[in-house]
Amino acid sequence: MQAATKTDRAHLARAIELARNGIGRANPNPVVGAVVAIDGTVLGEGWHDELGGPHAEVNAIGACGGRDLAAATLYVSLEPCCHHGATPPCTDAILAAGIRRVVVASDDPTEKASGRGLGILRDEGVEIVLADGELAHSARLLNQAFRKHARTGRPWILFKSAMTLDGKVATRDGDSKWISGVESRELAHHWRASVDAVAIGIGTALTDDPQLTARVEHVHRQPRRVVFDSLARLPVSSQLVCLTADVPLIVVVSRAAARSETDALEAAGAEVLVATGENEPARVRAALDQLGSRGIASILLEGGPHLAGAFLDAGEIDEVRLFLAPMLLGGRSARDPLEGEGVERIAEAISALTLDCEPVGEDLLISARLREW
Ligand code: AOF
Ligand code: ZN
Repeated sequence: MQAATKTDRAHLARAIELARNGIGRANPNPVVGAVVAIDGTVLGEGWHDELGGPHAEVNAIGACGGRDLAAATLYVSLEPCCHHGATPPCTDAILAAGIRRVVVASDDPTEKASGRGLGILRDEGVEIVLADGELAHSARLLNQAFRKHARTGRPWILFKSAMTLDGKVATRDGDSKWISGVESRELAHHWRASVDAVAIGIGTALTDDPQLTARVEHVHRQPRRVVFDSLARLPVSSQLVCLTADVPLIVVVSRAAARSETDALEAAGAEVLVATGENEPARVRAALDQLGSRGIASILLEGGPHLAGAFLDAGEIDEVRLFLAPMLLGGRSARDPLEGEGVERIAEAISALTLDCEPVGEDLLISARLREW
């Protein structure tokens, strides 16, 4: 098989850049970008803009305005599909357009894809080039949620918290408004807008009475809201429940929840899921299986420390974003970002693959990727 040339890599980098236009719009589908070019000349560009809408390849081919593409190469950030979903197979569109060369940046790990589309194209004599190295890596990084969901059935989890210089997320009395600054909080609203669901525990729901909606401009779709509430204590008068007509609410309870309470939540419009398992991490995994099967591929986990600890113990946190605010609180009983059981020895620490830091207003944003899919 041929390797990608320098020109190939430049077009493929552009395809990966185009894919970003679909962030917060295409999910839980992957974000995908495509370029059609002959040597250095770009004939058409496209991306998968919206869930249910045309795929990147079809948009890029469409942008070529009916030109003869026999000498053209299609560059695409994800392998082309060959299934009939919301739209017809991209392999058909590629063959119908007469394209004879396709350069691909990353694989599609879903059962119905996984190389099948490439096999069909090869059988038809289309030359396939697979990128490797940095380009392939950046294409995979764009679709971490899609990839984890495709491989495990569970959503990708981004844990977000805001802590003080002394590592506290609330005072000894539980006051936490506000630790991070305005800019950090606005950024977090953009993250809400980019995921399929936002999750919190019942402690946070009772203390803050939040809405968990994304309150920034240009929100394509509000994330679903999930509350982990073993005993179904969430009041039907809470803002979370009151908003169910506009944004769906899912309440995850355990078997111990009283039927009268879950009935009341359902009557108020919430969906109630029962997560079973012998301990909290097992119930977290069971809940994530159910949320994944409802098409939720990404979750922004906003705490509190108890729930986040259970997610960590369950091995389900994929990325951490911590705002570090320029203040100190002190107090032995002031809370840390993550509780749960934790590990016993440093040798068992969950080590991050990457660690980045950037200023956001007066805070520092520290991001760590724990796993790659
Ligand atoms: C591609 N190009 O731009 C995207 C692909 O329901 P559908 O028809 O939109 O299909 C969604 C699936 O297609 C999705 O789960 C993933 O496997 C693939 N996405 N494939 O060739 C694209 N977005
Ligand atoms: Zn497709």
